[in-house]
Amino acid sequence: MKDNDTKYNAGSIHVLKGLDAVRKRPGMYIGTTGVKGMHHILWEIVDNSMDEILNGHGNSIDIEIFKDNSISVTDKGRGIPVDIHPTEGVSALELVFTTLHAGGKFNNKNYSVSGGLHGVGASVTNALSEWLTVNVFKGGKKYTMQFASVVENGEIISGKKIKDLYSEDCDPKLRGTTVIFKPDVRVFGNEEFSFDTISKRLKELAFLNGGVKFSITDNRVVGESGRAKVRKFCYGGGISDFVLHLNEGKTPKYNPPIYVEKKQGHFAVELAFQHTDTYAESVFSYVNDIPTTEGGTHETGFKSALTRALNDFGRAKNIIKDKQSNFTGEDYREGLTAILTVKMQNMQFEGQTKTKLGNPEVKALVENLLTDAIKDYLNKAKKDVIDAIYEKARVAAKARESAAKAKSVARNLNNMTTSALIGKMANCSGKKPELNELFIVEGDSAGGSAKQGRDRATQAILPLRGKPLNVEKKKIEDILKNDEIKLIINALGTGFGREFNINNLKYHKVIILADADQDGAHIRAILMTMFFRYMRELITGGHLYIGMPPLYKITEKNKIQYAYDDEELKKILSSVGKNYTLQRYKGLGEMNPEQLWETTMNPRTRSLMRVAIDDNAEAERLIITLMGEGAELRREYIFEYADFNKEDSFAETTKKAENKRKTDNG
Ligand code: TTJ
Repeated sequence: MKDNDTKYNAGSIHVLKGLDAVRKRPGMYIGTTGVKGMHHILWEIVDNSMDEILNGHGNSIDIEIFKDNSISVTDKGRGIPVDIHPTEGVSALELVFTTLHAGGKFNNKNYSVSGGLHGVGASVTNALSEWLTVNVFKGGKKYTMQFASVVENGEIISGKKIKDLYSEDCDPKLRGTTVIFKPDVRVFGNEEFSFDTISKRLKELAFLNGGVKFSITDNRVVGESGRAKVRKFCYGGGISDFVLHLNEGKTPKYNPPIYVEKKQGHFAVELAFQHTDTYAESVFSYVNDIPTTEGGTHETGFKSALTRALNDFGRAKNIIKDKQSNFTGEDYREGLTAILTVKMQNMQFEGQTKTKLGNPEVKALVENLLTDAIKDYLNKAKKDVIDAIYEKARVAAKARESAAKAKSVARNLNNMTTSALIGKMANCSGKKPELNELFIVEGDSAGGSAKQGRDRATQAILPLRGKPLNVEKKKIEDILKNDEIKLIINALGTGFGREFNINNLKYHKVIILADADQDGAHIRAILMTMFFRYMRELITGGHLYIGMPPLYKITEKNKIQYAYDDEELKKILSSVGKNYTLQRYKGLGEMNPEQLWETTMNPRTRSLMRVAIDDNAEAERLIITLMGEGAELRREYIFEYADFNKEDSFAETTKKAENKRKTDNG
């Protein structure tokens, strides 16, 4: 992409060439040309407005989706400069939309902290749009420039300026920038903007940038009132509100969350955290508002800072006695919910999904800034808060010692060959983990049918008798005492929690097979929570699936058909004659081995749902609201909705899956 900059000096040729490169290889700039890529070109625009706000100009971003899938982004900042750029001979506005990476050229001068978030710039949005219009309001004038991707001599010229900058008078109070564009169907096909995707991200941005007002308006959906659907996000408390939001449904050890921030030059760090009576650790970090799911140097720096500050302070105040040893980082992080955000320049991402901050200097920087900040906080904190933090660590340390014992029990499980527990399980004969599947089946009778109906070479069956333990709010040593969980860990071969090692996974597909009723949903939820908490890579690696048994059997003479939901049932019933029998399966146990194989286990005819985590923070919250205390009634939700089971996460799409999809997401 850089090549073009040097090859073509004459403004317009250079410009057009640059954008055409984006057209030719959109993937290089936005990852995919699917629905994700389409949202990516929206975030490119939003990032520009965000930068302006971060630098103190304007305090709101309004997004509006229109019926033709065009979309507008409006801020109340200074407006993109419209005067002619001294060296380039065109307005900054034109350059922003017609040159690759133009954003940076202007940002550095005008901005002290710059997100530079997604980083490929607004020109990429222009290049991949059917048309794009910019309006800048300032000094009583409304300036407009228009671009479009036009066909000339049978070739598409991307993001060509079709209307020069022109201005008209407007209300002198108006200030800011509006960009409206329509993603090109020649690039994205018939994908559409998703209200939910945009809402989720705006909500996150609203937490990360406290006090900034965001709104999303969907003109495609007109409610009963005759008005468009609108959602607004603004959190005065910023990341502290984020922590409170994540902790909804848990019992906090103190309130409000602890908040500290520090700046040094172009570097800024913000931290909010709160302990609750739970045991897992939930740290979510961001760099320039981008989630760093895989962590990185900022997160490492934070963890060291928290441990150091608390141990130093504890010693200084004699909370940790002379003969006592220091608490570990994990002791201090038990039941901790934290949001860490840094704003910096030249961030470098690494890791499998490029969501890990790599800049080595950041570790010490964050550690030093936060150690000071946390100590300052502790020196002024209320006694209750301090007592709660050290009490929590004390209990955690004790648990750690007993957990060490429990863990060696768990480790030994792997070496067990003969055991009453293992007796229940029917292993497969094949030795290739890539081909092997483990069915975790609800109930002994369904387990029996599955054992008989399976493909013995590749399918292993693990029947669960009772309900497995709900791991939420349980200590690790108690979790490891549960027979069903011991069985699962033992079967998978991976170990558990910190000792988990995906390389030892014995079955590359782990399939939960439970009834399509409330109890089944609860079992699925419990198992998914357990995997999310203690074997997360099983999910992120794409190994966890939900089996889909049919709900109905329709028999007409000798012909048997299965329906996986009510919609499919209707369809089948309309195609059969008068003489049919309809059986509603109340559970897996009602199916004989052949039927279970045919409908649910045979890789050729079954449909599976792959479990995926779309958004760690949101999944976290879901689990807490669902699996925490008093959440019995809401337990269906975890299985039925969004974050755990996304449309694009369906592993094997058969006709049945097509139908399921509608019901599972609708
Ligand atoms: C740059 O420094 C001088 C004053 O204006 C600054 C600027 O560019 N501000 C700015 C850009 N505010 N908003 C934008 C912007 C907004 C949208 C919706 C899209 C783009 C590409 C930029």
